[in-house]
Amino acid sequence: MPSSLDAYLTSALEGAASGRPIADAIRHLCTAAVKVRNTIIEGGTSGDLGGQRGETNSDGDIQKELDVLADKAFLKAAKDSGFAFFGSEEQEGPVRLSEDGDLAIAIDPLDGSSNISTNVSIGTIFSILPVSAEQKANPDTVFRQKGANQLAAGFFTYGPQLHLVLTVGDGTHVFLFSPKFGGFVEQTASVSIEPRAKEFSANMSNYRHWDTHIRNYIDDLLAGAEGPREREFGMRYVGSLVADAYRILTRGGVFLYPGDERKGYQKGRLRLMYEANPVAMLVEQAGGAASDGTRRILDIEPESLHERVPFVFGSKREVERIARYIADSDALA
Ligand code: P6P
Repeated sequence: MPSSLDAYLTSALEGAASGRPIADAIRHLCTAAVKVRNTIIEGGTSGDLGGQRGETNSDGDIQKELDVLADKAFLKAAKDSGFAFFGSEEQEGPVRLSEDGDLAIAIDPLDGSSNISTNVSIGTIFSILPVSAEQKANPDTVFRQKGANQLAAGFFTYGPQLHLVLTVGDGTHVFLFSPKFGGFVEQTASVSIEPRAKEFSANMSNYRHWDTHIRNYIDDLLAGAEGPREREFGMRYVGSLVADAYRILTRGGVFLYPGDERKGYQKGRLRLMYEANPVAMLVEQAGGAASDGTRRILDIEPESLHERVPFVFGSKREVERIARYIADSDALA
């Protein structure tokens, strides 16, 4: 009988500061995830899951029916968990939920929703943070704390299977939702990312917008065995962060979403608080690395809840190599 998520949470968080509220929160998040997954499978409430609502979120992304449903489901989960604050891609700013809670959640309730209508795996990405008394008095500071402060991080994938990829600081674990066992059961006790990448993951249509260093790095990958890397590299890119991250966690590789010259893309596309930080914690806990190209993601001091960050993560040696390409001043020649 595989270990249940409940058994894992009890053992991993026993005696930890905020252990019980974090365990409780993860259980509530799982309930919301199952609701979202069931809605996807049933084709949604209005039968047009991917249908646009004619509104946009704080980031200008067109909201889909399922975006709003997911945001509501996870907002309820956060309230039921006693969180003090809820910071969501779908909300303009921090939402205060309780005066008593000592935890906050930064969340992308439905990441990759542009893929709904193509039946590609999408997901929910979350980051659980501590809230100090000073931060309670000044809500804008709650989501301006670096990723190294995270107490837990994870993502759900709504694909052929419903997975929870989770860390509470003791490694990265994969749980599978199994109705047969009546809930989430442990599938992988401790993920370990292959240190030597065989694949890279990037939206190559942006190649012409990247700076010389990144283009040199990609060129050397594409040169394969005849080039300076002297070996072949594959490429996989889903365009759904949870799908790309899950693949890299399970078989290694390196993901790049660099900043580029275009207005609005100087810091790339991905958000620091509820995409890069949680994925970075999961990847580091699995022995990988995550940076903005040069700085460790978890050390970056955020300035706002929705800020974007260039994002590189995966096999540690490859992330470190990219930093060397960026530092190579000769490349500007
Ligand atoms: P692009 C999905 O919309 C998302 O936020 C991430 O899930 C994904 O990694 C990225 O955007 C894909 O962006 O520009 O390649 O479509």
